[in-house]
Amino acid sequence: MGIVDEIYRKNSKRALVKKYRRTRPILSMSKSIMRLNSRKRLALIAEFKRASPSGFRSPEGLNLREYFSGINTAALAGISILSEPEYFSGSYADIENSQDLNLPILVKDFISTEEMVDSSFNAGGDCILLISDFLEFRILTELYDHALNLGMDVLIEFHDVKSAVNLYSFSDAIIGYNRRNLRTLEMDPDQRGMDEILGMKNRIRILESGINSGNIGSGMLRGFNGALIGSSILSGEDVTDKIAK
Ligand code: IGP
Repeated sequence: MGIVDEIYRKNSKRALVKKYRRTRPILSMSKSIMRLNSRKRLALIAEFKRASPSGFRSPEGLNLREYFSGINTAALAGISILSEPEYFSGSYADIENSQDLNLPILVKDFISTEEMVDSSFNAGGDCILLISDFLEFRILTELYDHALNLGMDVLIEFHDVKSAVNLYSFSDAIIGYNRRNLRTLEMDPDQRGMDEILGMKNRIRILESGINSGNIGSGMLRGFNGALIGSSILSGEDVTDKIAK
């Protein structure tokens, strides 16, 4: 079993922090993406994480508010907050602390139960991530419906083209292609995966992982509505001026 299977298994039993009561209205990630696109901008979602099992470490002492205050937030469609505690050193407190940025918040976590969707919502999240390589179709459907009923957006990502066939039935989902293979943790973008997502018409399409100031201008993002970028921005690269559509 790979590390991400293990992360899912552990998180399905995690004690969820229940103290949160959502107070702010939902900010729509999908609308925010479309708004930027209508101004001929690619929609950038900037991610905050401290660490990841693939070996990434944020610069020592980097703090969430400082990080976002160093980014041109006007260029952002939203933010992504890694809230998984054990492997990514995140927490729901990071979601709460991001609320006054007034941007849609993607809760980046390993959600496999409705209870986890509820707690993401209560903590202030606007959008959840579901990973089709790891979740059965039945569970994907259940969690997707549940999040939509709460008024949240859902980003469904895939890496393995075999799991992409599942995605055609989720007509209101934002679709992501993760360039990283979460079974091997290697970055191995695959032309078939790229072709698959670019063929999904009438969907919001997001490219994820390993995007940096060196490759962002290479035409890789052609056909996408936006990009999810963490490590390179966290390491101090400025990519926000390179995202005209
Ligand atoms: C961001 P990067 O390489 O820019 O830091 O990647 C994001 O795509 C990545 O964190 C991610 C991820 C995930 C992490 C995408 N899908 C699923 C954990 C689980």
